[in-house]
Amino acid sequence: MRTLFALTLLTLAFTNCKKDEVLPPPKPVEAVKAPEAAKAPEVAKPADGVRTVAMAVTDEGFVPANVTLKANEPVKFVITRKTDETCATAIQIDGTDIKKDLPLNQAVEVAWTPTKPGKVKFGCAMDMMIGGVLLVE
Ligand SMILES: [Cu+2]
Repeated sequence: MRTLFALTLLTLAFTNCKKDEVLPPPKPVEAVKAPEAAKAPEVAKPADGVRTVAMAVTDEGFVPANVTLKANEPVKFVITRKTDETCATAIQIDGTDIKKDLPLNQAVEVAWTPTKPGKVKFGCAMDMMIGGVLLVE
């Protein structure tokens, strides 16, 4: 019984010893994992760094109707149409391919990066009868 106990202890000790010997290799693996994990936030950072402009479509039209932007700075509009009493059921930005439907009460993301300073009109899909101006500096 004692011998068995001692053997078990020895085995445990040996196993522990072995574990200690085996432990160092997994550490470099963890070290490799860490930079990978660190890479993910780096990738997420540009997205987080994008300026977000919340916009609504109300009875007054697009609110705000005038937004100042910076050339070559990506911007993300988050537009929510809050009324059915409007023809602005879609948005388009003059001089771009951007044209997006604006379903009622749904936040729609519109990403854009203005490339040159100036005034850019935006508005409803019907000749921008309802709309505003994006002032790019
Ligand atoms: Cu319209």
